[in-house]
Amino acid sequence: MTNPLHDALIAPQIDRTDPLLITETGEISGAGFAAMSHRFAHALTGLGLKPGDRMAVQIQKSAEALALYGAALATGVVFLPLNTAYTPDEVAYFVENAGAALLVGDPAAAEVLEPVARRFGAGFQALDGAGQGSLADLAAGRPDSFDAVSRDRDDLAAILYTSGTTGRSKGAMLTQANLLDNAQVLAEAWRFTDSDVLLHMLPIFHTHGLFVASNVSLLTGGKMIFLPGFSADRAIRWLPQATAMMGVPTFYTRLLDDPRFDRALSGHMRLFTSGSAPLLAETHRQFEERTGHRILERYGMTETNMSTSNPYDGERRAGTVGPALPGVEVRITDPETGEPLPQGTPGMIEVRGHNVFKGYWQMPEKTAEELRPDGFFITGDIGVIDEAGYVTIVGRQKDLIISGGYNIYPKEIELLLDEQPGVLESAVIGVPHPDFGEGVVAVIVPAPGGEPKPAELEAAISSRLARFKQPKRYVVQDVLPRNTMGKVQKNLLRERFKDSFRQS
Ligand code: MCA
Ligand code: AMP
Repeated sequence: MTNPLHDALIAPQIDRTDPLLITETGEISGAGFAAMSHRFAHALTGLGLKPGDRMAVQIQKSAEALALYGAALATGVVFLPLNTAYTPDEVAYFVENAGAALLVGDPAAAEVLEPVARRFGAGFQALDGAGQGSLADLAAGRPDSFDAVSRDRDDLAAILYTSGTTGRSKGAMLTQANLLDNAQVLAEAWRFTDSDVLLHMLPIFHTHGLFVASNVSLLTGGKMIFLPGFSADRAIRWLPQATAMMGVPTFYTRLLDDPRFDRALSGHMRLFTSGSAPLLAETHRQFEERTGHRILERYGMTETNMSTSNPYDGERRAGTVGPALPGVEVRITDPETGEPLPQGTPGMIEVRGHNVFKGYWQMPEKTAEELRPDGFFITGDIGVIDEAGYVTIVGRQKDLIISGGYNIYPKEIELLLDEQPGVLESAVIGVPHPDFGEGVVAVIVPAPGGEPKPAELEAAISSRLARFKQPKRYVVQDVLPRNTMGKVQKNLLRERFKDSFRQS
């Protein structure tokens, strides 16, 4: 019986007596972590969950939360992690769309989440950031070992939802092979070994924190300093014990803003990586000046895991995301015709390889729109490849805002704003933001006689949309600029409002 991910990530922990997770409240050995995962696995099977069932999870980051992922791998239950900032309305969509059998949420939210689960025929269990709750109670006292169920490489391991340009989120189906092969490629490319101590401050409900950071570390037998989230204070407190750190650009700009962050603090570090959003060449330069390290930037997507990476040895070029990783092909095509373009010409980035997902959960037509019959995935990112194979992302064809590493799809916000009294229509754009890279601005056109007020709009959408997606600025204007085809010219709006968050 084999279970590729469990065999590679969880089973090897069983014999480890050294710390796997170093947290703010103590250390957990590899064996302790494996036992925790297996006790949760017994709890899940006790609840009647079977291989292939979906488990939606919206809980704070903790050792137990990672162990619940381990339990999903052991039981073959498909892991469906959700951003802790999502509102119950947002969670309801995912539970319904995925046909989840179980929703695990914070005990403090049980009163609102339990009815959500019930409405769609799912069970509900609670687990908090300290590892307490009804699910922990069910797991307590269960055996420390569990016979992992057999899985094929092509079986689903996880579904991660990613929003769409239509405003409807799509569940990206990731297989055992997608996740394992990509973790192996990254571990080798970035030279991870069991001597590494990874400073882990990313959330674990997205690809970056779960599949890039946690999987690579679990696979290679190193340790993780596993913190609930990022802050410059935490980074500065823990960096001396780490060898590697993975972050989104906001982590690096915030560290550079802190005078305590200097060469002495990071001199012993082996590696800093960045991704999820563009790292400004200027940040790359400043970081090198301050620390002597060149940040290694890489590029990926929920649907593709990691596709390209600057080299570990060799030139890490600021402003580029490096060449394709081993086992991954990247090509540039004409966004209109799909025809491959000559090297050096900007166009649509398409990706094929072990890393590319299986399709969108129960959305065959969306899958067919983005995944070509020959296996290439159309990323929606516009890029160019130079003669050495380095990819530079020059823009996005998809209407997407990336704020602090979180993706925000304007359509989802526009649909809500357009429903509000006094609003004729709206356009949501991303403009430069000193902390988050891009910040959300909503441009509102009033209906005849309407006088929409920002405070009222904010109040109206606040229960329906995660806080990080909510516009940080509203502007009211008479009309939206449109081209001859009637399409809103967001580029003109972005230019007009580009100084919205400029620091004075
Ligand atoms: C928090 N806020 C945000 C964001 N985060 N607003 C916009 N964008 C954000 N990313 C809001 C809060 O709701 C709050 O609102 C205010 O901003 C200040 O919050 P603060 O406490 O300062 O934020 P924080 O807790 O310090 O979080 C910022 C953060 C965090 C550390 C940058 O957003 C983060 O960890 N981002 C990483 C995201 C990530 O892992 N992405 C990977 C996706 P108010 O004050 O108004 O209430 S995977 C991916 O993209 C692909 C596959 C890839 O390539 O990796
Ligand atoms: P997600 O849907 O969260 O998987 O986000 C994927 C998107 O993040 C990609 O399509 C890119 O637009 C963006 N992205 C990820 N890494 C980088 C990077 N290093 N530079 C620029 N954009 C990036």
